[in-house]
Amino acid sequence: KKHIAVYPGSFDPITYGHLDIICRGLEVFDTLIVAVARNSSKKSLFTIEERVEMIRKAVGDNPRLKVDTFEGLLVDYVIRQGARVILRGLRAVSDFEYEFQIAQMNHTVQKEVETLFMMTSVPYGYLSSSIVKEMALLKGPIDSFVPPAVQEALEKKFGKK
Ligand code: COD
Repeated sequence: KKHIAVYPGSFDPITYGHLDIICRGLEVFDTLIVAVARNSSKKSLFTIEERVEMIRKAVGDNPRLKVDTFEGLLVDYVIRQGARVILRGLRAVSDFEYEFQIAQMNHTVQKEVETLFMMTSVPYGYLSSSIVKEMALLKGPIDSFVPPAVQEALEKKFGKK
């Protein structure tokens, strides 16, 4: 049986922290679907098309990796994809409460779907899309946090030092 996992998120924009989870996810699952949420409650900096494009550029070509968008309930999307696993990353303790809440909620509405967590790798423990956006806004260095295409896109939005 093929094991398909969905790695959902806002990816606004994708960071090396996300990419680390993607690479490690590919070691564990046969197919990984990176799914960008269309209707996240968060207000986004980049459009969904821009976010997808940046992910595609960062991950390159891999037949076992799909980049997609979804609307509506995540668990419904997961089932439609023939997957049973939601992959999420965990950073500091601060992630726990939020992740716990959505994992429980998702499992309540769809018993067939399990959420699995991967601990962040040491260098990315405090890395988030929000921190990167703030750093870019203040024209600080971001090259160690995001891939080149994302750096370029952020510098286009906020200007370069
Ligand atoms: N190291 C490790 N993991 C990381 C790092 C890092 N440095 N940075 C981010 N991550 C992880 C996050 O913890 C998360 O697991 C994942 O990567 C994606 O992060 P974000 O911030 O891009 O995505 P979120 O948290 O905004 O995504 C939220 C969803 C879009 C998944 C959620 O809102 C959703 O499911 N929406 C659809 C509607 C729905 O079904 N709602 C019901 C849920 S209760």
